[in-house]
This record gives sequence, C-alpha cells and structure tokens, in this order.
Amino acid sequence: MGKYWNEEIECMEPEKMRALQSERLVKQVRHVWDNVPYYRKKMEEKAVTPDDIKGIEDLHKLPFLSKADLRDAYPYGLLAKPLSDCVRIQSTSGTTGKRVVAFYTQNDIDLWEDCCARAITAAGGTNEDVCQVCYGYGLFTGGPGLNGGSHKVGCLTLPMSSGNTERQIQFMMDLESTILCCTPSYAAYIGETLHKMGYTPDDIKLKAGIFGAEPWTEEMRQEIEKSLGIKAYDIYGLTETSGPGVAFECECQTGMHINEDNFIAEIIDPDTGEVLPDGTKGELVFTSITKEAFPLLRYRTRDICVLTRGKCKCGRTLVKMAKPMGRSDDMLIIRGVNVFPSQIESVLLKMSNASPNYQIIVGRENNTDTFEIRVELTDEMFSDTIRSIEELERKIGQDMLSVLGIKAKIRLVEPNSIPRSEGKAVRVIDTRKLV
Ligand code: DLL
Repeated sequence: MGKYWNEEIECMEPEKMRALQSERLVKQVRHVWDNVPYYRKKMEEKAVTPDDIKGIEDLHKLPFLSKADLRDAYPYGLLAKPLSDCVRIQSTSGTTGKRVVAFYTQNDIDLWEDCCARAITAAGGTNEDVCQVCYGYGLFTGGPGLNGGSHKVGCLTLPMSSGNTERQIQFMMDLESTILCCTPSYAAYIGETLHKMGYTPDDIKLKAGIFGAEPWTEEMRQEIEKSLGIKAYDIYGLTETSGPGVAFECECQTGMHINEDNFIAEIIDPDTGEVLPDGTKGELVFTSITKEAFPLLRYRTRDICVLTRGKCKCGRTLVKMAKPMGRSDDMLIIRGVNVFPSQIESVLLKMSNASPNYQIIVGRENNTDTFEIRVELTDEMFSDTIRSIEELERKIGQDMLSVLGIKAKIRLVEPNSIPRSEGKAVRVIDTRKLV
C-alpha cells in the first residue's frame, strides 16, 4: 500500500477534477430538486432550476443553506432518500437547541469511511498499524468515522472512545498502538498523563496522531508531538457534511486537503455572500456532490478559512484549507463539544430565581479547557439562605449539563456584578489562544 489511499483521485489533474465535480454537481442538483421540497422551494424563490446548473461555474446561482435551515427542516425536511434506504444517523457534538441530525445510506457511510481512510493513509497508516480511536462514539461522528476509516485501511482498530486515560495508556502499551485518533486537547492530556505515570515516549509505539474536531495551534502541535513522540496530523469535518474526513493533512503539515471528489469548497464573504477568490479569508461553504441521503448544497459552515490551490509537495492536487481561524457565529468549541451562548441563556431564562445576566469564562489549564458560567443572583435570591443558594447552583449545573452535554463550573455572583455594556453584551471571555 502506498502513501495515498486513492492516488487517482488525490493526485488528479485539476481540470479533470473540475469536470468530475461538474458532472456530479449537475446530478446532485437534480436529485435534490426531485426529492427535497424544502430546497426546491429555496431554488424557486431564487428563480433557479436544475436546467440552470450546467457545471461548477453555475454553483454560485444556488441558494445557501445554513444551520437555521437545518433547524427549520428538522428532522426529516432535508432528507433526499426514503428512510428505508437510510442505515444510520449521527448528530452534532452539542446537544439540545441546535441539534443537527444527519442521515446516511450505506453508500454514504462507505464514502465517508473512504475519506477517513485517506486521512489515515496520509498519516502513514497501513494494515500493519494498530489504530486507537479515542474520539467519542455514539451520535458524535468522530469515533464512528475514524473507526470505519481504520477498518478500511485494515488497521487493528481499538474502539476506545474517550475517557479513562490511564486505561487508554495501558491499552496503548499492551497492544502497541501506533496511531492515535482523538481531539488535540485529549491528545495533550494523554501525553501529560503518560509522563505523570512515569513513562516517556520511548515506552510507547505511537508514530502518528490524527487530531481534529476543535481548533488547535501550531504550538499545541509541537507540544503534542514532543510529549507523545509522534507526528500530529490535523483532520477537519462537520456532521452536516458527514463528519471527520472532509479534509485531512498530509506529511507536509501545511493545510488540509479537501476531498474534492465529494465536496466542492467555496469561500464567501460572510456578510454579503459574495464568492471570494482563492487565497482570501472568508467563510467556508461546502456542497456535497456524492451524498445520497443528506446532500447539503452550499452549506455555510461558519468556519473562517483560506483555500489554496497548487500541487502539494506530497503529490496531492486536492485544494488545501488552512486551519480554521475562527467562526462567523458565536459557537464555542469547549472540550470538543459545540456550545452556543444562546443555549446557556435558554436554561437561565427557564429558571424563575436566576437572572439571565451571565458570563461564560473559557480558558485552558494543563491542556484542558476550563469552562465557568457566572450567573448573577437576583436581589431576592441574594438575601436567601446559603443552603438555597447552593441548591440553585446545583440545579443550574445539572440543567446546563443536560442541555450542553458537558460540565460547567457554576459560580453565582452578586446582583449587578457582571459588567453591563452599552453595546452588545460581552457574554464570552475566552482566554485560550486558539489561532
Ligand atoms: O467535530 C467532526 C469531526 C470529528 C472532525 C473528529 C474532526 C475529527 P461537529 O461536532 O459537527 O463535527 O463540529 C464541526 O467543529 O464546523 C469546526 O468549527 C470544528 N472543527 C472540526 N474539525 C476542526 C479542526 C466534528 N480540525 C465543527 N480544526 C466545525 C478546527 C474544527 N476546528
């Protein structure tokens, strides 16, 4: 097995790739028009029909889709295949509120796992490897996606999921894992725990890591590479487009190659929607040209990014995306989980005795995100007994956990102690240096 999973596609001449994308796009638009009344209506509103889309040069004529559309159409409104043809759903890492549910046919799963197989192969993976997957399994796409890719490559796959770090390290040693797949913050934590347990990278057999699902810096890469004695590769994806594997890094570590045979990438101005030229910073938009069950056209990711073309030193011709440089909405990714401030607000608004004045403090200690929610007490609560204040703190903590899917430290603060702002409230203080 070589260093490409699919050399023909990964190293395809750009003109040939454009032709392939055009052909697939035309078919996909017809499929969506015929099977998704929600999107057909959006096209009609823009006075576009499938006959107007003759190739990739017409892509800009299509309407955008956004998370708001996914919410409006929840759960089945964007489904393009009968449910009887679907074999799986996956969902975003956040929980209630902004839940995204994506559907897959068996063919969709095969293509998705193929994308992950490309990522594992680019990281040096072969059927000789032992691949330890510590992304979450279940609704989150990380575990199932990399697990499937690892099977395809023929690695011995360890479906560990996250947590129980000492056990992870024990397995890593006993089974001589060579590839680690998890979020970069968990990788850093595993590295730290390894050293705390008295081991060094010489005691393990890891050679590569495939890390994504959240922003991470070059400094963090170096730190992880050193603490685990590996080469660390970035991987990008989102539930809406299938999951991890939309883009993956090669040994050059200079951006992630987008699997263009499955996804057409565009960069737009987030305010005007205008398509921007390659090399310009803007919002990343994807069109799925091979997905059958949940084929989103011109989906606005909200990730701010830059695309660059040109043959990479690794030989791949697939367009490269830079590490995402932020978001054009207010979504935070805390310990790999997508969190929207509006979810926090909705929990507080449902409580009669807490005020909706809050502030989210996010930081990073020992490579793990810290997450605190400060909530102002109302005047009545402030004069209440310590016991009832503690009870309130506990209740807010529980409700936040069930809505957000991760634990936050709740700190109740005095009435009027959170600074008021004359413009937009400063709800989030994020001291992590992620870009
Ligand atoms: O995070 C899918 C995934 C799993 C990707 C495992 C990579 C590895 P969602 O939960 O839907 O899906 O979150 C998608 O996470 O829009 C980005 O903002 C962010 N994100 C994903 N990968 C990266 C990355 C998965 N490598 C959202 N760098 C996306 C920075 C990332 N941000």
